[in-house]
Amino acid sequence: MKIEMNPEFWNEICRISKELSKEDNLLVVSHHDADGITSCAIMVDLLTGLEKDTEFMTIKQLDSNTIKNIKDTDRTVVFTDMGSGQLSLIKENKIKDFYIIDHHTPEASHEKQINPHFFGYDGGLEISASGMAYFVAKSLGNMKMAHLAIVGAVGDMQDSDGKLHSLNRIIMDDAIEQGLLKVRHDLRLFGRQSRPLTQMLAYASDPILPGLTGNEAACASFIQNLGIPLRENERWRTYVDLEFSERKKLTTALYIHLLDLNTKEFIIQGMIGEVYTLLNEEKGTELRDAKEFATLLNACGRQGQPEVGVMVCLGDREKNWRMAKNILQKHRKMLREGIEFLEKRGVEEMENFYYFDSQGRIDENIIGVIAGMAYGARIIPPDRPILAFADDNDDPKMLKISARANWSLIRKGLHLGNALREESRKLDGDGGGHDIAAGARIPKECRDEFLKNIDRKFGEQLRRSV
Ligand SMILES: [Mn+2]
Repeated sequence: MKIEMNPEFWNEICRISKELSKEDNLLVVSHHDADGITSCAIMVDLLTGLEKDTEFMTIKQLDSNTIKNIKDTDRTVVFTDMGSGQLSLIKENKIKDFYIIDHHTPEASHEKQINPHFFGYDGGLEISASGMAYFVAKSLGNMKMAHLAIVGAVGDMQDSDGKLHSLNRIIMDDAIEQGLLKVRHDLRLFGRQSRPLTQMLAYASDPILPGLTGNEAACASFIQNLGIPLRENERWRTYVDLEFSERKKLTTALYIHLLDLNTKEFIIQGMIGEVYTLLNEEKGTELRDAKEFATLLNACGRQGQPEVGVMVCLGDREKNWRMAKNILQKHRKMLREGIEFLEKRGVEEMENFYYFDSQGRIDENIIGVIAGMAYGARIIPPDRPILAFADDNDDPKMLKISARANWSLIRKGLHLGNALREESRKLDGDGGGHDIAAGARIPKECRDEFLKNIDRKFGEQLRRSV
């Protein structure tokens, strides 16, 4: 079945895009994660293609601090992957000419804001900011970045139940039609393109593979027992190097392995699903797989160099691509060190969650990733969510909190984003995010009170649906 967009929404996109195409001297301001970086690249590609004088910047968040850098620009500002939740802030700062292309929950409507919520679409699942940016470009005749919108959607985890939905599928079809993308039903473990087989299994965290995750030796013998060679000459084989029959053998064996260990059916099913291959990218590189591409971009953002990611999205396979690979390596090293720290230190336990305080040893930009890896590295069992505390880089009086969960907890009613938003705001902080991953900031002295409150909140959520 061909999915179609609500025609009123399409008309609205066309109207605003047409206005945008009349502007010159533009500044694209975007978020520093994979969805924000791809949004930015799609917009920059569109505007420079229209021969507009265009600059861009990527920032961690739009708030009263960061908006100072934008405020005095004489350019027309195009906010992507942000702005809808900060409309009053933008107005207060008297930014005179601006557009918003976003998918976050909007504060209010505005004549130059494109947001799917006003037309009944769920911005958390049906479309990402890069998807909205793509539709703007498409309405002006530029469809060649469709694959980047898929990378953005995957970066925002909009395929987390095994496939993309709704408006994302329209983009997917556009990308397939242009020969930019191939979609296959296959094993969805991370590292299909770029990680040696044993590492792909050993680092698996979604789902966790009991007995395999975190144990490279066990993974090596698991694969060898299937008669699948780990190397081809001197080179370690990756999943995409495998013959079709070998892929099937491995997938089936993993399926049975998980069944044997009483893993829930829906978790096992989540391991198989759509995988998105970018056909114009070189095989065996991170850029070839949408999920790995998104991870590379997230690494650029978290390491403070999102503009390198933007340049790679725009096609640079020389200097910026080399830099991006170095950033990814540095990022992975920081993650390894973070996990080692956590293994040594261990976690504290509350009734409804685990937590640890990095006390300045882990940067706030990667603490959330480390928290998520705690399941994969089997530092904690998957029965409760985990919170991690880090020092706020900008404000020494504040504490940054990152929270991670897993699918079986979400099924039981847990929603980290809602819990963190509510409980942080009660203490003069702020927070929010997805059900499975969220963050907040609170004043340091409120830490213990927050721990107590959030424990009760998680308890309520988890009990509600039982
Ligand atoms: Mn986004």
